[in-house]
Amino acid sequence: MSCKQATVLMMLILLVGAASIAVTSASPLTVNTNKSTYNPGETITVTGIATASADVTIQIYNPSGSMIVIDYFTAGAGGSYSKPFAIPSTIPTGSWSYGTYTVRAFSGGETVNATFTLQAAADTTAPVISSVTPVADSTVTTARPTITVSYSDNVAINTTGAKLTVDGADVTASATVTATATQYTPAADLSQGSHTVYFEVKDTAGNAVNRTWAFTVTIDTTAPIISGLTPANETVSPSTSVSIGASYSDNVAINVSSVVLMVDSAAVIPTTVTATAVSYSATLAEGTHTVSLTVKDTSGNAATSSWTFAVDTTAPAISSLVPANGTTMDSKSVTVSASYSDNMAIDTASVVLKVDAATVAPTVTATGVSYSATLEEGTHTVQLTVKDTAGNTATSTWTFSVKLPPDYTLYYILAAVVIVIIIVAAVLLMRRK
Ligand SMILES: [Ca+2]
Ligand SMILES: [Ca+2]
Ligand SMILES: [Ca+2]
Repeated sequence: MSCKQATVLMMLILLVGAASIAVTSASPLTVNTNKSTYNPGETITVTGIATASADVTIQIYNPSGSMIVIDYFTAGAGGSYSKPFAIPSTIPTGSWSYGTYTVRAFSGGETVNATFTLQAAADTTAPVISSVTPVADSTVTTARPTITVSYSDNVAINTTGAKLTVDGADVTASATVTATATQYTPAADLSQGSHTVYFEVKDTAGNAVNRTWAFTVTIDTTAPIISGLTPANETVSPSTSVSIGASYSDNVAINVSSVVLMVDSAAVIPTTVTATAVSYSATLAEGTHTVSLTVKDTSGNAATSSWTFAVDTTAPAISSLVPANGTTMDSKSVTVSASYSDNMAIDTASVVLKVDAATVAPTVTATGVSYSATLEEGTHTVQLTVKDTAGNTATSTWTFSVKLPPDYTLYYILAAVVIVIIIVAAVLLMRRK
């Protein structure tokens, strides 16, 4: 080895030694996370090694590159450190979102990074079916009822995983499937009777839920039946306050909102409307009134009833009392009579005629009453009671007397006998002479 070679060798030895010194004095700073992926609500434990007792800064950057956490502390005597950072239980929250985060540590002019991923926890909860229509075991009155299933999931529905069958036929392709509901309307009439629907749906994790139910199709062509008309047809109310109403029924179901009640051709707002009856309280003028009620079933079949009634608060008027009140009759054969009238109509069956407090059987017409009697001399009392068809009552009471003229027949006979005797006596006297 020449002197020159020895010099080069020495320089190499020095360079290698210097390199070895440089390696052994490299930064000891490290940073790690205890897991590579986290779920919401978990805690990130950041660990590492720094120079003993050195100041350390930890920063965490979200997937958008924004720093969302910063922490300062001093490494332990051995240089190691460990720091917990809580992840919100609900993501997204604030600056927290799903994605890859960077943890950065600074100490003594050194910078080191670690990364972790924040992702949703595995979904093990099946979707929930909240409602179906037609409702299970219900009856529909249309041949093409819209079938709807509503549902939700704690994470997300897989809209391509839904399946809908009607009576075993898969109709999914004709249904509208969204993240919250699936809807299908038959393109052809369903037959009358029971139909079975099956539906299933999955969430994006593959958790499935299904429901099977049935409903019945009944096509209704029978109109409702109206009964119990109030006031009854062609009756008369004695009050201007009148309760109006009717009952109704249907072979399937009444459409309550279809009920239309009209009084004197004007629609009124009923006091109550139910699936079985309607009622209305009216204040009406005297006279005749008309009511019309229309009610439909849930298939639109309609029934209408119209009826009339009257309001009458005025009592009949009694007139033309015979014998006139206070008069004296000179015969025992007496005809008692009176006339009457009403603003609406007399109830002829209500007429009661009493003579001297005894009810008699007179001839009764719509306009008057007549009764022929043989009465003793003296004062007689007549009482007439008559009602109209609303029950309003009128009564008249009057009196008259019967007094026969004196009987002169006996005087006439005695006078005739006296005259005969006088004549006979006169004749006998003339013969003696
Ligand atoms: Ca789920
Ligand atoms: Ca019906
Ligand atoms: Ca009257």
